[in-house]
Amino acid sequence: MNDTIAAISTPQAAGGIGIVRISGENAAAVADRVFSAADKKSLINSVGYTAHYGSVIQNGDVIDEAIALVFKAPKSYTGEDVVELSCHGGLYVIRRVLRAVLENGARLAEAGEFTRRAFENGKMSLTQAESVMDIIGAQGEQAARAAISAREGRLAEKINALRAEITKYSAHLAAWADYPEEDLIPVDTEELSANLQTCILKLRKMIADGDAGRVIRDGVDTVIVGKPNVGKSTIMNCLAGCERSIVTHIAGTTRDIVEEKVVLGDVILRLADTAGIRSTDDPVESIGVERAVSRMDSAGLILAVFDNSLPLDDDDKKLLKGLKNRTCVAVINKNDMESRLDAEYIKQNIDTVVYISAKDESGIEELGAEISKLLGVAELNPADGILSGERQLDCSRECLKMLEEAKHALDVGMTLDAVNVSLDSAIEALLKLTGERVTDVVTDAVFHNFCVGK
Ligand SMILES: Nc1nc2c(ncn2[C@@H]2O[C@H](COP(=O)(O)OP(=O)(O)O)[C@@H](O)[C@H]2O)c(=O)[nH]1
Ligand SMILES: [Mg+2]
Repeated sequence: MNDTIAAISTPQAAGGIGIVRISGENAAAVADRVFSAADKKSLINSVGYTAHYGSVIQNGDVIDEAIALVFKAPKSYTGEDVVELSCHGGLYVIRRVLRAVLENGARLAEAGEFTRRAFENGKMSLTQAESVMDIIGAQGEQAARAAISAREGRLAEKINALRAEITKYSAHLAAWADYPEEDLIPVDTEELSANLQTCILKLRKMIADGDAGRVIRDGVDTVIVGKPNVGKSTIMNCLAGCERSIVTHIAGTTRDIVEEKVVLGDVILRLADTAGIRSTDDPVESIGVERAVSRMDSAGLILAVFDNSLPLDDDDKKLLKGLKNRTCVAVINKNDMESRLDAEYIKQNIDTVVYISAKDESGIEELGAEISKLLGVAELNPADGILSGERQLDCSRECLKMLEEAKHALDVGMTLDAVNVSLDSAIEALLKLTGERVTDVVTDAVFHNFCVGK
């Protein structure tokens, strides 16, 4: 069933070192067929955690000199016997080494297959496996820390603790329902309701942190809006660190949406600069305005820009009206100029207001800090184990829904059996989350996103 697999585990590019990883029952035997140690010892008879200098040979030709690292099951990444051949990182050479390995009894690994085996061999939970990809994909310090703490099992610990707690209540209910004649402590419904509420609050916090975590991991769709000439494109360029959008003093310069991914403090913004929103007869500009408005509807964060040097006009006020209850920062730009705008009016409509000068690049750090606060990233502790990815959040939301149902059933006086049905579903959702009860379809989907060689 678990045949021996192999892949290049380093990037598909020239580098200092290239690694071919082999995993499976015959890993050492396969490696012995292509690797000749300088001391003539065989890898199959070597103990785990040893390094051997030698060369990779095929049909009598030396392909490269190499170091073979030997790991013995279960003490390896996959939990199986593993040999890693570290060669010089030339793409041609490393591909030839892989070919030699494949011609001598290994099969090419599928994307994520090494990590999948680690999961299937109980080396890690599904959340830990997912964190491996998060570590590889991390683009900032916070995201990397969150991924590493999840990899270390901090997230799985948190989930398991919650599950243990729900299981305790569920077991008590089940015992009470199944063995009414036994001398069991009666279920105190008020106390149970309070305990369930504590679990609900914990889970809600985890989900909120997971949502905030998305901002540091994948970034948030952010749209820059405002009437023409307030400095939207200048802000875009300032944040992007390059001349991404065309800037002129002519109102209506930006027509189409211009996009750029930028890292601002702890958050990743997928920025979209838009055409200034105003009524216009120009057909091209009006399409741009339509696009800006529709992008605003779908954005996770709106940067609404106002010109500090001008009094608010009808276009500004109309925009402000449409921003009620949205995740929005009012950016008052051109702070280098004398103020003629009614900031109080803006503050009545939008809670977060930041002054910047895109021209002088001042106030940008504060803008980043306010965005972090607004998106819940500021109080996020990445070392705490944060839910990551839609799958994890979906399972958690399912669990939350079931806990809320259980509490509701309890509070309105439904039978304890009915309460327990919901608690069982809540536990089930957490088992799915950690991968203890997961279908092949879900596992396939998780590892499908991995890179080959991991
Ligand atoms: N003084 C000053 N001028 C700015 C600032 N930001 C932008 N501008 C100027 O305002 C004009 C319009 O800028 P632009 O970015 O094209 O505005 P948009 O139409 O909102 O995209 C240009 O002449 C910019 O140089 C700023 O912070 N201070
Ligand atoms: Mg513009």
